[in-house]
Amino acid sequence: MNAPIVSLESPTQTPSAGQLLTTAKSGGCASSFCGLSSRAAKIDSATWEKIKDHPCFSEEAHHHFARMHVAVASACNIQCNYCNRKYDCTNESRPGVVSEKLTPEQALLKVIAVANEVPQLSVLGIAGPGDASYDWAKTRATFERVSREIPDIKLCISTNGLALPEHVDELAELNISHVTITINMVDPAVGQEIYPWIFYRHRRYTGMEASKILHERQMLGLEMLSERGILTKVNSVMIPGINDQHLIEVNKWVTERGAFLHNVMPLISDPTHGTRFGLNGQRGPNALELKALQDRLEGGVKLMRHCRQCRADAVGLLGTDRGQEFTLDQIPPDLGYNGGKRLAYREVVERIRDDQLVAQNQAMTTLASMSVRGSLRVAVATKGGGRINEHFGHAKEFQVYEASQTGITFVGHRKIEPYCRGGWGEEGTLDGIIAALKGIDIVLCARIGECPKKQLIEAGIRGIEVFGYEHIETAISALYASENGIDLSQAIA
Ligand code: CLF
Ligand code: SF4
Repeated sequence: MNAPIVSLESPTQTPSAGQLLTTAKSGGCASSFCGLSSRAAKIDSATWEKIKDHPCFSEEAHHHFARMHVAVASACNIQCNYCNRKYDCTNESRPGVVSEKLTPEQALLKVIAVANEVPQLSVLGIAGPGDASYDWAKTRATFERVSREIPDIKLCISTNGLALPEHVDELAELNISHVTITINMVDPAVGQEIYPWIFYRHRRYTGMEASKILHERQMLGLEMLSERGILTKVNSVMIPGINDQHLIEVNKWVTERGAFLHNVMPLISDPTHGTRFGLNGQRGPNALELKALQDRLEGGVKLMRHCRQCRADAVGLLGTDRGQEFTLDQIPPDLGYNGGKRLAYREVVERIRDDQLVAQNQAMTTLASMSVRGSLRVAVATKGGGRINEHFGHAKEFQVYEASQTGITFVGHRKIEPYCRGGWGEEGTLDGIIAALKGIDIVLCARIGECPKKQLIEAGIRGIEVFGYEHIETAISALYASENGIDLSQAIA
């Protein structure tokens, strides 16, 4: 089990609530409002300022803040066996897939439209559909335009790393504060199973040679970013039988080179995607295999466990995609930026974070006072804000937490098809949801109907709505207490 991720230790500098919430050394994420630890380390205030409104770099922030991607970088300089950028389905959620490719001017217009309407927007990312470092002119032009118009938006890129070293100085000049490098191997023998070719300095390379060059460029890029204080996240795609065991080695290498986070993501593989892996029948890991590997990686660089494997044109809070509301045909060409909603929202978030800190204190006290053992695995339906505020039937995913006497830890999420379709529950869908909830003891949601509740019970899972709209950590600590014969209903009420 990974380490719990919140401590109420006093920070060395005057803390905000958020700083107190972001204290993990080896927890599952950069931070979380959940999780209680006596061995958690403090994060310095400069780092907190960088991550406190970045939904990917801080698990706590992903409850409050949204990212958007603009699909300006279409060209790519390598081929990954899990990618087919020709495929486009708006129901698909995975990197490399987009509906609408944009010029930098169109991207600016889209960012303005989203910033005017989505108060949670805090980060603009360029994550394809090709490679942001390779298609650099468009990436750069987009960031320049957007940061002139909306100076407080954080800039973020995701890259395969091959062209990264050429642009690190420019990244620093442009104030691009967050970079993700996808690193799937540190051994070219493993790499050649993943990358059939790369295109580097006007030449195409294949086999071991290709993977050796890619590996060297990735390591160099990571080292250069670390030297400049740019926060770097490493994404690794877990491919069973190819690099699953090897990712332990990858974790060591990137830890030594100053990565800020390591995000191990499951391979998404299906023959209909037309990828080499999909067509070859290469399977992805299931949720339990992924978690087992993540648990083995604890102790190195902090792990990200809340990634939703976004499309290259995703918009909104992680786990939701509002991209279809902001297609170019819906945006007036002369639209100007109005930051009023974003500004007002930030004040609200500060208050919410203060409330969460109080809830967290109470939860920690509760758990720490118990002399019990064992753990409880809880799936939560939430729309954000750190509360249990989604109906069972509307949930498209559950966030999963583990509670034990030492704390409450965010351990990942499970995607599902929503049970409720047009006011009616779908029996077939419920079977899929129950399968996705394997290993879960309790589902917490704002509302749940008698029928799904009954079927969940038959599958050994309890669906509970009495904690509807409560803070997640307050509810889980109370549940954990009651599982151990301690009644906290007074405290909750
Ligand atoms: Fe986008 Fe990536 Fe920046 Fe986030 S996504 S470029 S770091 S703003 Fe985030 Fe999406 Fe996971 Fe990426 S959830 S796929 S980790
Ligand atoms: Fe696809 Fe990204 Fe790999 Fe390029 S680097 S082939 S865009 S997954």
